Amino acid sequence: MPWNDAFECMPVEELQRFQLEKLKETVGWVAERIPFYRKKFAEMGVTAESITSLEDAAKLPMTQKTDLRDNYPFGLCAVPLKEVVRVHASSGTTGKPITGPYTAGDLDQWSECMARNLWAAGVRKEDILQNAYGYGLFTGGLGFHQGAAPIGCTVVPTSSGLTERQITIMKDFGTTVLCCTPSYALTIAERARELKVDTRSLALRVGVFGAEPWTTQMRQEIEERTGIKAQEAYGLTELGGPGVAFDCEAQDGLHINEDHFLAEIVDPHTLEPVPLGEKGELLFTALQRRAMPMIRYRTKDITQLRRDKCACGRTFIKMDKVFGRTDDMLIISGVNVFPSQIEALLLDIEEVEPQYRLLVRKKGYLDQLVIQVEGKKEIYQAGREKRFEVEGKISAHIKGNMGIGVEVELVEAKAIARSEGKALRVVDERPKQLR
Ligand code: DLL
Repeated sequence: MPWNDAFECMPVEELQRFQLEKLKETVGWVAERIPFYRKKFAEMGVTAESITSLEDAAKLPMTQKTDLRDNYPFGLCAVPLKEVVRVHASSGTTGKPITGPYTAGDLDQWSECMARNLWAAGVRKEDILQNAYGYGLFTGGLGFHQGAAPIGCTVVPTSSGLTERQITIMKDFGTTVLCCTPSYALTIAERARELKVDTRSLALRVGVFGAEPWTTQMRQEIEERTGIKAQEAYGLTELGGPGVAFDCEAQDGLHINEDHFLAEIVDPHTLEPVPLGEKGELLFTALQRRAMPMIRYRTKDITQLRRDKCACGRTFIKMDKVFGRTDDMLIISGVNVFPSQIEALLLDIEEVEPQYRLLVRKKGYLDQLVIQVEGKKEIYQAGREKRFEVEGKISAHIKGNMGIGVEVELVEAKAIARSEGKALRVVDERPKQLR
């Protein structure tokens, strides 16, 4: 049962007509108000009138993180600051954050998009929702907070961190829904076990996790460890935060809020559109945002789109779980490697915990991948020989599946820093000039 079936279950043709109308409106809106886009449109000879089909979106220029950085803080804002009622931000790669301004109307849309996400995860008025996404400039905290408001459930805004207190509150308040990153969900589950709190005996029944890549195997691991259903949220600051896409009870891909976001997949090298169903880089155009609508924003996230019939009745196109980011791709012995592939293979190994780190080092001229993974307590304590055997088993499993040689270091429990937000999975130890 959707939150807003008029849109979420709209026949595809009608939905696409709506998207086209909003696309033209947005192109006109930014052309009139943002010099950056006006100049680009003029250079490429496009106007709102020249867009006559959704395929024509391919004629429009793309926007990327560097454009936001070059126009920091509000150069890409289409409205005067007096119309802006809130600004969120995410850390950029150069020290200056990426800004996300909202008009009052943008905030209303965001609440609705997030309400759809939570509703699809099964959140209802009777629920007690513990929101352990960070509150502040990060869009996770307030995004989920606002999405819960239209549903009317009880929000407990714990923010991230103070893990023991999260568990106490979960127990004492009878939390039924936990919202946080998947890696923080694991951290909470682990701490609960240490405190002898069985999360299965609590009222907790569903989690809405996102903000970082996680594999289907990791979802299963979390569901098994906690006894809850792990649902997903996807989004990014540049498009207003979470609420861009979400999964339903079918847990079979993420429905994109298509009345608000036009999704495309392009080949990350040629930047040409790829046929539906092929993997590539995901682009989004915001169709209704007014403070800072993005045109064909390059997310760097790799996935594929599917428009198959979903058991839930929603007609919104689906994106598969994010496979990785173009900027996280490692090239080991000439093979493209995504951390998610390693994660999935590590989770096949029963002797290890789902806590790992990938170190990229230089060995001579070659890149070398070192996988540090925590051994289960009894395995680690069984001595060097056992550790050696498990390390060999893991490297053979990876070699057999991916064809690359890696070094595996089984480390002891808790050797890998626990995440309270987005986990740091890859540490690049190569000298800067050799990356
Ligand atoms: O992470 C917004 C968010 C908050 C999403 C809470 C979901 C829940 P940023 O900090 O700007 O925004 O990071 C955006 O995080 O381009 C993806 O690479 C990654 N990401 C977000 N959600 C998912 C997900 C928020 N479900 C970047 N799966 C995006 C994989 C995700 N990656």
